[in-house]
Amino acid sequence: MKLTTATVALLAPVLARAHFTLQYVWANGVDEGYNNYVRIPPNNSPVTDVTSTDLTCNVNGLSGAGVETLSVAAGANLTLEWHQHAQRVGEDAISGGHKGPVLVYIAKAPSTAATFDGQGAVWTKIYQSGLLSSGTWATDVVNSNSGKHSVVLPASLPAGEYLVRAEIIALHVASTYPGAQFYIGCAQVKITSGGSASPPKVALPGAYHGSDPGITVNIYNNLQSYTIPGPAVWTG
Ligand SMILES: *[C@@H]1O[C@H](CO)[C@@H](O)[C@H](O)[C@H]1NC(C)=O
Ligand SMILES: [Cu+2]
Repeated sequence: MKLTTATVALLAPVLARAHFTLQYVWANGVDEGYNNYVRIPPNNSPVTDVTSTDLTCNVNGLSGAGVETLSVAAGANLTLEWHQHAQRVGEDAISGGHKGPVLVYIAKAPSTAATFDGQGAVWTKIYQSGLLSSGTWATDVVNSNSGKHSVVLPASLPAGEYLVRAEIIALHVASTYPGAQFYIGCAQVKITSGGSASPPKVALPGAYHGSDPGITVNIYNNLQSYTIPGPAVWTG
């Protein structure tokens, strides 16, 4: 059977029905264990409403009650690892039908990470990767890397407790809004040393709009360029 672009577009939502969650955090190459230091949503379904407080840290993500906070030194290299199911069995970690960008934000808690709801203009974008070449997305790299992507926390961030918000946006049904699927996982991290930077911040929800070109987009039309939602990456 010859698969036309239109056929692929019709099949893609079916192929991508499986969803996924953030399940492991690694610090400087050390696996910190299944679901540790992560606010765990009730299931692996995505958020689709960019105005919902679920956009902050996923469903039930406004509190970290019962979630431990991981201590790391300034400049730590965090690896975030996602899976469709509670497993590392070698299937596509986030399912190859999910195509889109990978982003990481960080927000400093006024007191503890566990009690921080992440509301207001508190989020700084520290990583993003989107369309790498026509048809090849950051999500394809995550799949080929067994669900993992990494970010180095800028060493100039002040010491204190933070939420690290990892996000994968799947765009296979994003040609109308709501359609884009926001997979979000928040980890609780304590930076034990650090600098005195005051990075730019946005609100989530707040920074994204349904009309953003990176949120309502048809990715099946030989898309050549893509605008990742949200602010520029702050590098420290
Ligand atoms: C961060 O850690 C990952 C996993 O150990 C590694 O693949 C990556 O190269 C590291 N990145 C940096 C900048 O050190
Ligand atoms: Cu899915």
